[in-house]
Amino acid sequence: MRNQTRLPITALLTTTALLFSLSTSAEWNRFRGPNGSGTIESSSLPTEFGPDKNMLWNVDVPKGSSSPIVVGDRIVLTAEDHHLMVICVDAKNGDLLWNQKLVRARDGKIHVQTDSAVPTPVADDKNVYLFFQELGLVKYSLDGEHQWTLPLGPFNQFYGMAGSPVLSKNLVIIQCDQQTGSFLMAIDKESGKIAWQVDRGTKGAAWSTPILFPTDETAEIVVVHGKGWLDAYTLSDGTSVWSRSGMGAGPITSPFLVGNTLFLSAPQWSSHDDENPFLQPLDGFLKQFDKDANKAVSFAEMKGTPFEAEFGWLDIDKDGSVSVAEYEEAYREMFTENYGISALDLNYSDAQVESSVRWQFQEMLPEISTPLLYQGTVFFADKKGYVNSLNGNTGTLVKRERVKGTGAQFFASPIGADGKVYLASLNGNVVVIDANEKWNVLATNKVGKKLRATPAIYNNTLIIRTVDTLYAFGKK
Ligand SMILES: [Ca+2]
Ligand SMILES: [Ca+2]
Repeated sequence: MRNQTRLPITALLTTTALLFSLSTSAEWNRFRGPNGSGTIESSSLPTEFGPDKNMLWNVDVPKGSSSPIVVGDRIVLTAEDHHLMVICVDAKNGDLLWNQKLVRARDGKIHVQTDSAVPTPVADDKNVYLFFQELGLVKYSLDGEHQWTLPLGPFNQFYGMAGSPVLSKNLVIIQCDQQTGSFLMAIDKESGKIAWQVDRGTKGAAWSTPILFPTDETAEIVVVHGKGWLDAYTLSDGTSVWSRSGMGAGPITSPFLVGNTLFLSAPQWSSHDDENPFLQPLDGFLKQFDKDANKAVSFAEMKGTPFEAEFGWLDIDKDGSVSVAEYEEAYREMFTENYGISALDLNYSDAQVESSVRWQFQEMLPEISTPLLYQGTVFFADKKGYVNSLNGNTGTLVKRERVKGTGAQFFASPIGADGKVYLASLNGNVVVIDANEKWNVLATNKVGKKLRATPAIYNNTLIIRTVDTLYAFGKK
């Protein structure tokens, strides 16, 4: 949170409070750390690390794409074997403190690229809150005692649910955008009862985590990036404050806030120059698949083609057939003209919030990995695996380069601390660059076989979860 220099005077009070809280009590207790920023104060993080270098401890963990979080000296993460799992590890030495198993309420249909433990937990200083799409929202004390379960679902989400819960004051907030029946919910964290719920039914599938404005501790509104829309609701009762349309396809990345500037990345899933004959205008789609010419495409009509796997998300209402309306909606989303990484200035007064776009970047975009703003520069890995830097004030591309050894995909979001940016590639390599808009590679570290989870930071220790192991790396 160092890029505070451009903030308007009106934000000074809030900013001072935020900086104070970060310097005293901030910890990596939710997805992407304090206030979802991807950064935290740390003075001495390792540049070179791996199983043979600067490893403080490691512990085997079952699979799960969720990120580890840090509360005090504890690390909490979710996982799955034939049960859903919550694991708590001592951050100082990797000792297992407790491990709880939860029975699924149902078996979700999980896409091959994902799993049952994708949403990252969130914690206050006494309890941790976890969301599983096959069960609902669950609260444990940090000693591993079950407090309550709020059953949620089943969800209509072809790729599975991914957004993480966030906390403000007495509420847990969860964004459940799906193909049909989307909603935003606030739950009283003591009782586990629903405080309010907003129907977002016409807003389709998204995988992002909401952001609280002004900050987690003082938030008055919750800002939600969904498919095509950016919406703000009051934290007190979920009343809509404003809504901005034209926000691209359903995002997997999450919005984040630096001072009063909201950053978000709205995807465009396809482009007209892609060589993909499946994504063609309606007439071509029907000509290719609608063998019985009833102006709808059933699963049987797509089965056995290279596009069989697409049927699941095209059939929005799950009635076994892709209607003309469903295809047209999918096509509009795939080729939306409104997309890009944007910086929006939020102006806040008397609970009336409006936003204006300062810049928008429409070239290569990240797919799953949320961008990072650190020391005035936006860093991200794009959907082809290149590392990019943009000037944080103007959105101008400064450098785009493929880093040797990283492969073509990044699921984890980059994090920044100690003057460095850490980008964890799906192939298990973690690249370290200096936090400069003309960045240079400092090291490429082989950590594991596969790596989906965004790393966390505990004091001067990097916490990295691979597909089968949780590692702590620090300077030795
Ligand atoms: Ca047909
Ligand atoms: Ca249908």
